[in-house]
Parts: sequence; C-alpha cells; structure tokens
Amino acid sequence: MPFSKDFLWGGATAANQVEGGYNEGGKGLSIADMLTNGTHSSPRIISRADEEGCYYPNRTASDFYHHYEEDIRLMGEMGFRSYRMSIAWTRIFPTGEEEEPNEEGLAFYKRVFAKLRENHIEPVVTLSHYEMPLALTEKYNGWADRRVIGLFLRYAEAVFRYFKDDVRYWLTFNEINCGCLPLGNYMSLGIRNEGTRNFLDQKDDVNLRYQGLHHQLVASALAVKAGHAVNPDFKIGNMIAMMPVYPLTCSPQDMLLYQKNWREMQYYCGDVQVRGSYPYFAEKFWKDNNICLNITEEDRIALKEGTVDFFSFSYYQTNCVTADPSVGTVSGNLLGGAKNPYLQANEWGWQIDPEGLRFTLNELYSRYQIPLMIVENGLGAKDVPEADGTVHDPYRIEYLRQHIAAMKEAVEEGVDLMGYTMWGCIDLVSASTGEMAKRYGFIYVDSDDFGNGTFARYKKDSFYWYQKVIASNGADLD
Ligand code: BGP
Repeated sequence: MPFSKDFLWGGATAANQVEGGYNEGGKGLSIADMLTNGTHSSPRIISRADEEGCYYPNRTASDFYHHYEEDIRLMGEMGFRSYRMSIAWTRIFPTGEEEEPNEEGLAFYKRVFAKLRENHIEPVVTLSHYEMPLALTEKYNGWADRRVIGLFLRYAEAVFRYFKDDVRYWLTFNEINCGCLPLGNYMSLGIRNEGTRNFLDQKDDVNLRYQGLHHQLVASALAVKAGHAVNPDFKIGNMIAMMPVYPLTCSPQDMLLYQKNWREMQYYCGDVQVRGSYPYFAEKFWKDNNICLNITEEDRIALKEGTVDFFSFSYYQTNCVTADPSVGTVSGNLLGGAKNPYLQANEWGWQIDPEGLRFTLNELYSRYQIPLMIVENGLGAKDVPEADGTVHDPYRIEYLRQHIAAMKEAVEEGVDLMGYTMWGCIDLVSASTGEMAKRYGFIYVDSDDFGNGTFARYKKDSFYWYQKVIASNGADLD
C-alpha cells in the first residue's frame, strides 16, 4: 500500500462554520458572526448591526458547541485518525485585547481534545480560520494594522502553552493566500473598507490588502517560532488554498498567463512560509500593481526563522486561464476562471478535476520538498434525506473515490503525503454562500438555511464508505 500505517485519514471543519454557541462561554463576536446568509445567486452581506429580516448562520452553525461529544463519537466510529478543527480566537480572547485568556473558552477545547483522545483521533488545529475578533476589525481595520501581529501572538502563545500536551499538529492561517484576492479583505484579513457591504464585491485598497497579508505572514512565522519554543515536538504547517489553473490553449499568451497565475495566486505565500523570504518575482509584481510594502529588517528575520514543518492545502477544483476574453467563465473556491471543456462542474459551478489533485501534489512536492497534507477536499451538494434520516449520496462517494485514487497515484510517484482530511465531514455552514444546503458531510445535520430543525445527526451512505476506506488504509475504494 502506498499510504503509511499512520497516515492521517480524517475530516475537517472550522469553528465559525460548525460550532454555533456564538454568545456562550464568554465568547466575543467574530467577523463571521456578522455575515448574513446568501445563496449562489444572492451574495452574503457584511453587516455591522443586526439587520431586520436577516439571518446570521454562523451564530448557530451545526451547534457542535453542544453536540461535540456525539460528533466526535461518530468520527471515532468512522475510524478517523485525525480531525482538523480550528480554535475560535474569540473564545479565548473575546475582543482580542484582554490580558488573560478566557478560562471557559480554554476549558471547552480541553474537553474537545479529551474526547478526541478517547476516540484515538489526533487533532490538527488551525489557529485562525476566517474569524478574527470583530473588535479588532472595528478598532484597527483588522490585519491592516501592524499591532494585530502582537495580539495574535498573545493568543497563539496562550493556546500553545495551554494545549502543549493535547495537540501536536498546528496550522497557522487558513488559506492565507485568500489575502491575494479582494474577497480576502474581510473574510481573511478582517479589513473592511468604507462602503463595503456585499461580501463578493468589496471595496479594495490593494496596497492595504497586501500590507495586511504581509502582517499575517510575519505573524505566521512568529507563531511557528513561538510554538517550537513551547514544545519542540510540535509540527506546525501553513495552509494554502490551491486554486490551480491550466492554460486553456497552447498559445504562448495562455502559457504566460498560466505561469503568472501560479506565481501570484498559488506560490506567493507558500514561498514565504516554506523558504523564509519573498520569491524573486514579488518585486516586479508589487511594482506593476503599485504596491509599496513596509517590510522591516525584523520582519525579514522573522520570516527566515519561522519556516513551516509541513505544507497543507485545500483542493476542490481547477480552472483555466486564457487571453481570449470571449471564453465562458465558471466559479470556483475563492476564484473562478475560464471554463474547461473537459470537466463537469457541481451545482455551484466548481469544476471537478481529480487528476488536477495528482498534478498539484506533484507540483507542490517538487517545489518545496517537505511533507504535504491535504486538509480540505470534498463535494458540496444538496442532499435529500429519506423519512428515516438516511441519505444516499453516491455523487459524494464518487467524488471522494476519484480524488483519493488520484492522491494514491501521487504517493506512488513519490510525493510525501502525511494525511487527508475531507472538508466538512459533518454538514456545516458554507463559507462563500452561508447556506446549510451546500452540504459536504459524511454526517447529515437536520437544520436548514435558517437554523430550523432538530440538529439531529444522521449517517449518510458516504459515512460507511469512508469507514471502509480508512479501515483498509485506502486500499478499498469500492
Ligand atoms: C474553503 C474554506 C472553508 C470551506 C471550503 C468550502 O475556502 O477554507 O472554510 O468553507 O472552502 O467552501 P464553501 O463553504 O464556500 O463551499
């Protein structure tokens, strides 16, 4: 078998999309708590005040906060060896500026980690997954302000110390390269420029955004260093949204566009986090885009000293790039692109491409030569439960089967892959649309887009399928 016997098979979620309990246990408001629900055709609204007639789905989410024991037991039943989750910064430092951490928040995660241990599941913990304290957005305009680096470190060090013996695998920022896109202003960087309301169409100050991203990259590096000082056995990774593109044709123009996209979207952040400095093409990129960054000597040292132990990424789909403006477009995770005539898309227009995962694994491994981990991959679909709660989801099984088969090929080719955590292992709120109806889980949660339902959990067909995959260590994909 290509997979090692300790391969980290599992699932992934994020606090803001699964926990709920947004005002319990001393938790402060996060930026995700201020997002209304939307759909594929009507965007989420970023709203400072609670607006009449609006629903804020992340506040209730899947109510993991009250169901974590049952949820982890179900993960254990599937045979999970790992569970990628995030800690909500606002449960530990409600406004981000308290001197001492919130004991109740620490205690909640302590119970979660104990339950995981009981079920022989290794936590893989993201420090920041799209939910910084709202207070930091309001006071500092999020990561635009350098002072947020220190506040983040205070939080990171508190959880590193407190969970020193509970967690071994950490990720710093979820999809940090989301800051390379205007969409990343609010969701990833907590920046809300005057006049922004529409989540998909934000006011953008490109210079401020890249400065904010620089602050995050420095904070990530400082956190890696701080984590290793707390426990030298910690394995700390980065997390990149892989949004691979192909040239639509073999025209040299398309080929150059393809290379430009890989540099600016896929490699810009990873190069800093793995190699410890900005890549050679950054200077020209900044110049072309009128970006003038404040990078101090201390920043450069921090980046050098805080390189990651492993490289983790999300992968859902691929797109094409072309110099021909008449070609039709499709959506994608964070970024859409030109339609690929060889691929089918899901209901939200994301093009399904298992071979692209094999390609991506090889590209990343040949560039970085450090262990890789796939920490998000999965299919969002509208599941229709039977009267007794059973869900037949052959489409999900097929998607996962093909992606795991592609991953296996890459491992056979020599890629060093540590693990695979399927995204949204339990149904949760979609980040892009705020819908519950865009379901990813092996476990169905009885709740609709407005939080109506019993929140009872049901096993889908894919639950039993994944159980077999893990038990056979990836040999049985039928
Ligand atoms: C990634 C995010 C996740 C998750 C996933 C699926 O970009 O890291 O938080 O939500 O995409 O996207 P969506 O929820 O929009 O379907």
